[in-house]
Amino acid sequence: MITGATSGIGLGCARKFAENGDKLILTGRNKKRLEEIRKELTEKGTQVLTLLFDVRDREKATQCINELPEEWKSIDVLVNNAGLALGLEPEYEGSFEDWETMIDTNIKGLLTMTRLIVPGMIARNCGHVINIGSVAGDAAYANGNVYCATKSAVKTITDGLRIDVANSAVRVTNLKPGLVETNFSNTRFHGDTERAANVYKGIQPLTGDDIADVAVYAANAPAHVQIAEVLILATHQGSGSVIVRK
Ligand code: NDP
Ligand code: 8X3
Repeated sequence: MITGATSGIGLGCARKFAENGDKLILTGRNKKRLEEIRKELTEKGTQVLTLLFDVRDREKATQCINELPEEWKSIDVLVNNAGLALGLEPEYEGSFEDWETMIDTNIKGLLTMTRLIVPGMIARNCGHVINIGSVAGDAAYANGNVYCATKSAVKTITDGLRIDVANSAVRVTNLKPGLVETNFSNTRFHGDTERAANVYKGIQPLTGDDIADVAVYAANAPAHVQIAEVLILATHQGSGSVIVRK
């Protein structure tokens, strides 16, 4: 199951797990994109079930999971990917609304999905949760404040889950990408495509597929190997705030 599978890293994961021969449950809130992706992957022989819900809508998410057809109920891998940044302003000038959306999506949405899916993994003593954190969760960068805090929370929540399931065969991974060229910056800058394009100027950024490769690797590691955390940066990115551009 991949949340936010309609774009960027989530879509990359959908394609790479499909190539790996897996059955996919793809979630998202863009009905048209979900259907296009389902068609693309189905034509290549992958079994795909799509679920339309916003991860902030706990009631709808719960209903979708409870109503999964019997043959789709045993989820082996949950990729908690749905997330976003909104705004890049000093903390004292940030938008309350943007903050709430990030917190509700990146933290509470991820927790909702974890709470709904992990009990089945524990019952079957089998499963893997792959959370998409960020280099932004390792240290704050200028004007990143609340977004960085949400990804820092993802790190702590992931570490907490890993501890809590250590008596089972369930594995827990935090993937922490750096600069990945997706729709992320368009969303962050509320549709200002020029400002978004500048984020990737003068550096070759990562792609959604690059992150998906690591997710597929972690999910297919031998059962006794738990890839706990991976920081994935573009070659000319030194940290969350150090980017060397040509
Ligand atoms: P994209 O904007 O390309 O993709 C984000 C996906 O999440 C979309 O499918 C989006 O759906 C979905 N989504 C957002 N909010 C919700 C919601 N409330 N309910 C359901 N789905 C939702 O960005 P990325 O692929 O880059 O982002 C994926 C994850 O990777 C995020 O958690 C992000 O924080 C993280 N990340 C991104 C990095 C980057 O540089 N791009 C680096 C490090 C981490 P919709 O199109 O409907 O909004
Ligand atoms: C996304 C990467 O550096 O823009 O989490 O915060 S960054």
